Amino acid sequence: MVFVLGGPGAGKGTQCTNIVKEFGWCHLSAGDLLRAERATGSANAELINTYIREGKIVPVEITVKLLLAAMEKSETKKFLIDGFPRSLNNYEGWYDVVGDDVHVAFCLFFECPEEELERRLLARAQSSGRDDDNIESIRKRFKIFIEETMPVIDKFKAKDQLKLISSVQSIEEVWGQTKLLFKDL
Ligand code: UP5
Ligand code: MG
Repeated sequence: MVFVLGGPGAGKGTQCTNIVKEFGWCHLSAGDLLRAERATGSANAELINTYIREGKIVPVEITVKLLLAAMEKSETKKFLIDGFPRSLNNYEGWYDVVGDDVHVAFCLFFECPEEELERRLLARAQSSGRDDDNIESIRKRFKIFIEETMPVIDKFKAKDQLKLISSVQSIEEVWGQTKLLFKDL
């Protein structure tokens, strides 16, 4: 399994799609799973809606449950977990439940400056239909990323499990570097 992290708009989803196409991994975006759960109108739908609009991190029990359910349905066990764990609390919540049952190869971090992320998200807002692609939500997402997610990245780095790729370059250039990490896995 590989965790894929990076700021909002860093290209996590874009590169995961490439990895699926070329190497047949199973891509699980925690954000996509939460948006799908919200759309079912389940008991948690309203809560998820509020958290996403505010860029806040949904309680870990909800996210881990969705991830595990999706993992069970998958035929391949090569998982790309995109956009999770986004906080130390997420990280602990994951290891409490999953422990060492699933081997983590590394955490892939797409690093990109905020000005570029903002440009991408505002451009995507024209067509994404995502209600957090507006400047107020985007700024909140940046703040939470720095405060909550960067410590997780530091943690993987300290464990020598971090692979960093600059994603300010073109999609093709980022892919050129990304695929090198997967070809022998
Ligand atoms: N694009 C991509 N790469 C490019 C490149 N190299 N050059 C130029 N353009 C590039 O890409 C974003 C846009 O940029 C696209 O238009 C793309 O074409 C272009 P994308 O691949 O979608 O980037 P990604 O990193 O996936 O951005 P995303 O917006 O999905 O990141 P977020 O981390 O903000 O969103 P996520 O869906 O993970 O989470 C949303 C919310 O859900 C969170 O804010 C939070 O409220 C909640 N959440 C939780 O609470 N818990 C979780 O565990 C996960 C999410
Ligand atoms: Mg995404």
